[in-house]
Amino acid sequence: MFLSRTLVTGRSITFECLFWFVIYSIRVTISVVKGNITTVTADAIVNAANASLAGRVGVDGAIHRAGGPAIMEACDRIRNTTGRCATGSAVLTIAGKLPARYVIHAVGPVWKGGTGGEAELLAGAYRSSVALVQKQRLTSVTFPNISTGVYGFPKLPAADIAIRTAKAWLLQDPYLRIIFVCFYDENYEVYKERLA
Ligand code: AR6
Repeated sequence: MFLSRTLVTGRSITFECLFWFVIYSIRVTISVVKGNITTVTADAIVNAANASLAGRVGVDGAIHRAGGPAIMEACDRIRNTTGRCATGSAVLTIAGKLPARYVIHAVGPVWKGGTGGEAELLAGAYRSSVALVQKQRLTSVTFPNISTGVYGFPKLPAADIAIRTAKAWLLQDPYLRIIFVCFYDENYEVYKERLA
């Protein structure tokens, strides 16, 4: 099919090349690593935050501990000026001592059985994060598995939502490097399998 089309017009060649370039870019720019997100270098680290931007456990706690008090001070300022961060959205702060320029605090949904729009809210948390990455013209971002800890979102559908949303952005911005950082084997294996 490729050969026959390329023989027809030069335009087809350009189209085919562009198509395979985008597919190749997606394969190389979404990756998964296992470990602690606070040790992985990127332009922005995404935090699985809560609406009051005041979490102290899970990945949220790890990010604030590793980054130092300047991050919470920045969260306090946001809370005091613009208020809480709605579920499905995200805000940006400095990254303190973390190996990043910014922390993006994204608020995923609490799992309530799947009938409360949780899937769309989770996709919204990922989309809002990338909107901030693009607004700041950053080129790399690390994500934890938002909502799959304390908030109880089932891991398999959460991974599918995260990967689907990531692939959608990369069609618009093939140069963005997205790294999913999984703390536990279970999530890591799911992402590895889905990204293979
Ligand atoms: N690096 C990468 N991933 C981590 C790390 C780490 N250091 N620590 C935990 N995870 P959770 P949520 C994984 O509970 O479900 C907080 O209190 C963890 O294994 O941190 O979105 C907030 O303040 C899981 O897969 O976030 C909110 O109140 C994933 O990160 C609430 O929890 C998310 O787990 C948010 O709940």
